[in-house]
Amino acid sequence: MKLFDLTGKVALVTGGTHGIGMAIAKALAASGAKICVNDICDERLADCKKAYADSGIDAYVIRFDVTQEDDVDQGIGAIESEVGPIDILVNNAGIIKRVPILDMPVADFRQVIDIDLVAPFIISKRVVPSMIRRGGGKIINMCSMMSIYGRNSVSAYASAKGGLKLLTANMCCEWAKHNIQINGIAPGYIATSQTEAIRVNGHPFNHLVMTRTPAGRWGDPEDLAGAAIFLASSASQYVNGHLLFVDGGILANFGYVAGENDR
Ligand code: NAP
Ligand code: GCO
Repeated sequence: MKLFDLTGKVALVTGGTHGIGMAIAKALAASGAKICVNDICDERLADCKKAYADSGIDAYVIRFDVTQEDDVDQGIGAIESEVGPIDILVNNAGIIKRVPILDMPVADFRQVIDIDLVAPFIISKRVVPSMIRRGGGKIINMCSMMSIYGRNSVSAYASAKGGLKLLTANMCCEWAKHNIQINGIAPGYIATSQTEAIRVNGHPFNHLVMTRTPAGRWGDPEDLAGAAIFLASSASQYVNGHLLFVDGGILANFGYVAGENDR
């Protein structure tokens, strides 16, 4: 089990105040890592500090906007001086806007790209020099089913997540020689605030997920814990540029679930 031991490691999970980010941060903490999380909302940071403490985790919380280089520089600088250099970076912060292309203002498209794709570039650029100096590190980019699929109304999100898949590959090509492993996690459909609107009973998308996912359920954020620990630990030293799907089997399923009388 030492392969999965993160004792002595400092992990930053962006957007780790709730949802998938919090589940991953708690998993890394359970494996021994010191957890740092950021957000853009002071109230969420205060609330999550207590939530982590209720789970026995002394999380370092800090406010910075992942899209603003100066903000990121100051935030990472504070973590490095108050906690220590970052060994594990989870680029989790992200948003989605479900709007058809013809109805989507360009500014909205740019905002999704900025948060979901440009921000991982900005933060990784800021964190990696220290990883190189110290002989290695881990980066996990939060990708998506939409890293490889499109669907109507999520053009900005799919463009960003598709780009993030290939940014992950390019980071691998440039930084693997420094013993840095950069991989993506691609969750299927997970029950968080991001999917609340399409998860309500009776929503056609909820029907699609429930019928097309062989596991027959939406994922829980905690379903991603094992994948995160694996990619953050020395168990994955020779895994690089990889996109690990955690999706209840939906990617394996063409989409028709046979009925009882299908013969
Ligand atoms: P979520 O509950 O909406 O959490 C997203 C987090 O990112 C929030 O804490 C949010 O903070 C933060 N954030 C947004 N913009 C930010 C910014 N500019 N600077 C700093 N933090 C910012 O979503 P989630 O479902 O947990 O998703 C987490 C990640 O997984 C996202 O990248 C998402 O695309 C990806 N993902 C989700 C699913 C799914 O089915 N849920 C599946 C695949 C991939 P605020 O709440 O304060 O805005
Ligand atoms: C959507 C969903 C998806 C999931 C996730 C799938 O509207 O299509 O929100 O985008 O959030 O990204 O991997």
